[in-house]
Amino acid sequence: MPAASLLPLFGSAAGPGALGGPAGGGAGGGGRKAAGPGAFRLTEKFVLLLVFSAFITLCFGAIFFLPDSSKLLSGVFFHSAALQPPPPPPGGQPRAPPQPGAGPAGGGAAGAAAAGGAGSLERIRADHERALREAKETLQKLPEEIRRDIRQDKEKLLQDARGRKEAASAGLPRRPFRQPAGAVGQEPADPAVRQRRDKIKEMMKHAWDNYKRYAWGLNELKPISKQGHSSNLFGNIQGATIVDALDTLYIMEMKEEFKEAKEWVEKNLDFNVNAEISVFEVNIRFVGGLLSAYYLSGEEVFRKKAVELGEKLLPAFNTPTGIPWALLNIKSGIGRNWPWASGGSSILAEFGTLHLEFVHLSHLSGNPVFAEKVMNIRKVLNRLDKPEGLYPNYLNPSSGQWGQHHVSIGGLGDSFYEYLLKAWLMSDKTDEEGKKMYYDAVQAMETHLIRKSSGGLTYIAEWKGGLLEHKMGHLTCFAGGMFALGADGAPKDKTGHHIELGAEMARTCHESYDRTSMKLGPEAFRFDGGVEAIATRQNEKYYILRPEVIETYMYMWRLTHDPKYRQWGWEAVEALEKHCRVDGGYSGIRDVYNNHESHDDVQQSFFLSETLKYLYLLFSEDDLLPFEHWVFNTEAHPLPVLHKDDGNTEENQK
Ligand code: DMJ
Repeated sequence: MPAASLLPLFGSAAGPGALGGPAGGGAGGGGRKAAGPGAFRLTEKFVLLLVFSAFITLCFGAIFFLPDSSKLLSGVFFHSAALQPPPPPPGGQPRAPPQPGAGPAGGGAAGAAAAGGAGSLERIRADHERALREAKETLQKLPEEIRRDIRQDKEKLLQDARGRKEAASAGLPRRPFRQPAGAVGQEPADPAVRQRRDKIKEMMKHAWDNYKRYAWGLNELKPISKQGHSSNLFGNIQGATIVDALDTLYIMEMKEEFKEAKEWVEKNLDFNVNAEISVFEVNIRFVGGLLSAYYLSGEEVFRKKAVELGEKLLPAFNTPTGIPWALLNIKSGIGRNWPWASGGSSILAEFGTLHLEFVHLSHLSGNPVFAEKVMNIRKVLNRLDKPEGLYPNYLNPSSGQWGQHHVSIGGLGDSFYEYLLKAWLMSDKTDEEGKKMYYDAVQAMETHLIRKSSGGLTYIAEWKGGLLEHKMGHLTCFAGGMFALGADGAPKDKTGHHIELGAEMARTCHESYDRTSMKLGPEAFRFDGGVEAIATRQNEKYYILRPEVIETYMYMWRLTHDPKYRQWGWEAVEALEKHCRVDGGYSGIRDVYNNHESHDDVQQSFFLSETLKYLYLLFSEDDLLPFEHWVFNTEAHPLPVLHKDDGNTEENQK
């Protein structure tokens, strides 16, 4: 707000008369008069007037900005930042270096004075005259009119801020939208399958409607207590369920719901918050969700929001090695790692699960910086020795050395391997480096981690400094789908073997469900102490609506068309309906071996983005999101393959 509009508040002290006279005539208003003793000459009066008006301006400025002094300080005293080279524009074009002697952008009074021209003096004089004129006018106003002016000025400031935001996003290159093949599919030909698919859509509606009724705009729903649930993974970014569910709503053709979700994103999704977030979670759910929503619907708002958020995540890479921090304050840009992580390390599954989204951010923004950041992660990893060819879960971002030698294809490691394979597939099989890293890693897993129980169940153990822990997490069950998806490109003679590996994992994970009372899988199950595929510790018996087992059924179904995968998926639907569905949505379960449900009262956002989506795809025809055109990020958000013949060269896919 211009300080001038606040001048009347001091009106009685200064008095209109005090500011009248010569100033009213302006600097050029009259010739010099001889000054008598005690009287001022015209120029002296003018100088006094200048000093006085500057003082008043300063006073009002201070009073007006006092409640928000931090902004005043950074905006006024720290404005030298404007002399620093500005950050690169979103389009990634290098900026011209500042010209010697050029003042701050905008040509303000100070800059003009520094330039030292006579014209500048004129401008200063004119500015002050205008300020005085405005002051006099304001003094004539009624208090109500003054308040209205203040309101209008505030509104204008807000509008300007909105305009600047729009302008920033308008910096994105224009991009004609072409919907990738398979964004919509045909109805299943078989009526029984159609009926099952309709049932899954009804489940989505139940989950969505209750979220909308009780937790709209918040991150997740508490379906028993019927209120919002916030997880600290997203800081105070809001709307995780909305963004995570967008593409599921789209492919299920829930048009009204998609529209309301889009409107919420347009009006409310705000990343200008003082929030410490998990870089991984925000990337897979928010960036991934927005990217998919854009590629499916072509709505520009999703592209803009995805790129805006991607830019907010970039400071996470400001570490000596470029391996990003796990946690980032998106306002201050300060990052750190989880306090529990070995030796201050970053986590493999977190920094290794940015690749797909960041390649697409570069593709959609024209700014190579995103892809450069994730390609650098590969470079760091490829320089390191790997124990037995395995990737430990912990890597220190400062020293670039591994932390504790703990290897897992489940939690802390899982989606790193998934993204190596999918990076290769998403690049239309041009990313040879990703391909090699993936198949080498699978080879090391086979040698050191994959084992068969005495009862004939194949499982992936965890490796701790050379010793095996014969335990498999629910999270690890995604690997069945991964092995099958990668079978096609496996080194010679291994295609059948990789499909078989996928099938064996699917069977083991199905057993982990089948051996519980509720037919829902535990968080972790063991192959030691006389048990197979059963959780033995109380704190491993919970099920939180996770998708990984159903995800593997979906891949196995698509790649083999063996009907047992649909059958197993349907068993899961029945169990979810029986034990997890409550009036207010769907809830996780504390102990799947118990006959009575103890609900954890959380409807996880990934239930809508992954579990229900994979179920829906399991009962859809293969033409919906076909694998030759789409890859799913680790939160089940579909991203299109960047086909070579669409002009995506290997170079611009990096
Ligand atoms: C999801 O957020 C993602 O699948 C992630 O990769 C692992 N965990 C959850 C679901 O279980």
